[in-house]
Amino acid sequence: MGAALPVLYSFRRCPYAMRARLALAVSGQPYELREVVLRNKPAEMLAASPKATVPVLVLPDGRVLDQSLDIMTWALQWHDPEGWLTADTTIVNALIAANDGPFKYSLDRYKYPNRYAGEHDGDNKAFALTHRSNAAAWLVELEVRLKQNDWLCGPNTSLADMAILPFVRQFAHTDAAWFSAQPWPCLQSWLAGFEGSALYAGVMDKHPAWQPVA
Ligand SMILES: N[C@@H](CCC(=O)N[C@@H](CS)C(=O)NCC(=O)O)C(=O)O
Repeated sequence: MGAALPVLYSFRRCPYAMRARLALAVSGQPYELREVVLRNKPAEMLAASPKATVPVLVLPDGRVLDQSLDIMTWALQWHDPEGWLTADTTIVNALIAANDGPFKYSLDRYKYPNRYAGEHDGDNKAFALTHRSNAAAWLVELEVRLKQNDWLCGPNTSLADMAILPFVRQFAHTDAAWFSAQPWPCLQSWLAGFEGSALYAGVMDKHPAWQPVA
């Protein structure tokens, strides 16, 4: 029998899980993927991480990483062939904090205004559009960066790009026609390059929901 692999509890379309899978894939770290149904999470995952969000990585020695950024860093510290960790960490951390904080906040409200009924007067559309424009203001900042370089932190892919792209992708697909009509050519080609990459295709394989062997 081969050596035990790290186990990743994941959900295909979750942007946090996606960023973890991207880093694991580029690092070449083999792992066992367990696709989770969010409304019916496996007991094994909840036992490892009671906070009950994906992704969760359980290492063969029993250590548990249940923050997507920790999983990315763990994989890349093991092997980082594209130098994702070499960008300026102050800038990387600030970009990721803006993504995971205010951008994600607005993205959720733009995409699912009906889930936030308590925050508005019933006009889902107006609420969504306010949040779309809040989020767009930040995307303009990314566009400015991407005008200077192919990637957010310079000429090479960084942790920031791969941590943020899955969220920008979600934003773009909420209203693809509107997104493609925006004057953001660099951001659009950055996203298109990502969506057309072998790395992206490789982490978007479909897996049936994992079930423990009876
Ligand atoms: N800070 C966490 C956030 C992860 C997260 O919120 N994941 C969502 C899915 S995209 C989740 O599992 N939510 C719990 C649920 O939907 O039951 C991380 O970076 O890993």
